[in-house]
Amino acid sequence: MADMYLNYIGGAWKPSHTGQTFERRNPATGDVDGVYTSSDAQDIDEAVAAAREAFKTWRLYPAPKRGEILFTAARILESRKEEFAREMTAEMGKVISEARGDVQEAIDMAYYMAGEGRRMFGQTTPSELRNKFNMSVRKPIGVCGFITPWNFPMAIPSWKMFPALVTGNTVVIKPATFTPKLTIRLVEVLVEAGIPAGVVNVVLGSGSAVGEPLLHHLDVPVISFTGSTETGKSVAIAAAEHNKRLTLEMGGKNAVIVMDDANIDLAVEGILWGAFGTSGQRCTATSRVIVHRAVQQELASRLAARAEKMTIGNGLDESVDVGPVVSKGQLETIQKYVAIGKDEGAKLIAGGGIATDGDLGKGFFHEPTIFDDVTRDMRIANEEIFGPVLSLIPVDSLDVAIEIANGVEYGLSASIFSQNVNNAFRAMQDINTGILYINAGTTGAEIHLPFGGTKATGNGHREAGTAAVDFYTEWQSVYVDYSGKLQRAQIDTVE
Ligand code: UN1
Repeated sequence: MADMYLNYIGGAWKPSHTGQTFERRNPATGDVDGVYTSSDAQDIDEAVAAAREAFKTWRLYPAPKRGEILFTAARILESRKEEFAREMTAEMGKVISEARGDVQEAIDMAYYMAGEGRRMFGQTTPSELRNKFNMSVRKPIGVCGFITPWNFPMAIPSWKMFPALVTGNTVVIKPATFTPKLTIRLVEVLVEAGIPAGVVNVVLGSGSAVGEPLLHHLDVPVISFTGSTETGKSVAIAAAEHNKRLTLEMGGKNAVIVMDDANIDLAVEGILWGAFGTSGQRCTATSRVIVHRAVQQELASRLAARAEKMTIGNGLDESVDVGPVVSKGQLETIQKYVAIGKDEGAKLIAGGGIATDGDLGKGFFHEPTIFDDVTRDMRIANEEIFGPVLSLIPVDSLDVAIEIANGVEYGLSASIFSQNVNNAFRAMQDINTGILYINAGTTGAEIHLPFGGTKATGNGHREAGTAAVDFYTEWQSVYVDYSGKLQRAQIDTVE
């Protein structure tokens, strides 16, 4: 019998009043991995009410003390890293080394935000008038509603929860139905670390039954969403209706540029890691390689040879390179794009099929797939596939490479492999993405820098680092007049 997992509302684990449940199966084996309470708007109402009540005291709890709870959470996460990583691999398929990285990202974020409890810097400024003092202070906003995806089950909830909490907000989170377990683990850790009742609440269930009411709730002034561009657009419309503060982190079609002077050994490593890590299911995954024609053949043949040799299997096996994709639906989408690529006339040079050998047939495995001679107008060169499919697009110059890199609707991550510092700085100047790598693949953002993208990837906000502190706080500008008389700004000017 698989374990049963519940909502956490107002400091208590409890089943939804619906009495319904849903189950999650391991995408590598098809075995039931967990059974979860299935909630609806009434559970959201209850969770938001609890978070609203808790906000009254949490906002006044000293920020350094809030940070200390996160510090304790970081220590607990560290001590349970291996256990959580294994659960993550079983829940959504990413290989164990990457699952450890996912937990590590939550640990890093907890330590970073713990320190932020002693910073949360504002400004002090001079006044135009005598005997007057000016400053700005950060204030928490209220209840934050989080809708999180399945591809980074612990990292992404931590990017949202930890900065929100340290700055004094309270939280209601709805994790993806594919990965509720790792959010529950994160909340358990926070509870063990001493987070007071009602400050963090988790409600499990589908986007329509739970995500929608959370999004529309009038007592939730802040929403943060990571997921598809299509859903993100409707989230933005709903948030705008009630003037909610919103971060969106959506799709990507991330390009690696390989110049004729690149270190090809390094480029091969960086591209394979970026394209096939997490089976291509990262927002930051490398899905296009824009390659100088002078090195196209060499790069294509080396990538293809390596991709064909990658070990596909259950990610709990340390020797496996590529785990399953998250679901049957995802496998079908990938297959649809492979067919589209073939129809469009791209040259399939590696993979292309569903992997079914032996036990693989029980799960959702797809071969690492590479198309060569892709042109910029093809659908496989423009649409996010979210699977292990890579397109090689040949070009004759850096100018054209940059134009193609920028020529998609998304703007999350990009990279350039070149030994020439001028090329690297040109790329930095002209590539329009939120993240750029020089001589590395498109994945691997660290938590203390802003994370997010331009154009259809985001809405101008960034997560992580100090950008997150900005997002989760309101500025209050405070003017203290100690002159004992009315001094009118802009009128009683000092001569
Ligand atoms: C995502 O795919 O949504 O930079 C997050 C990276 C990871 C985070 C990816 N640190 O690839």
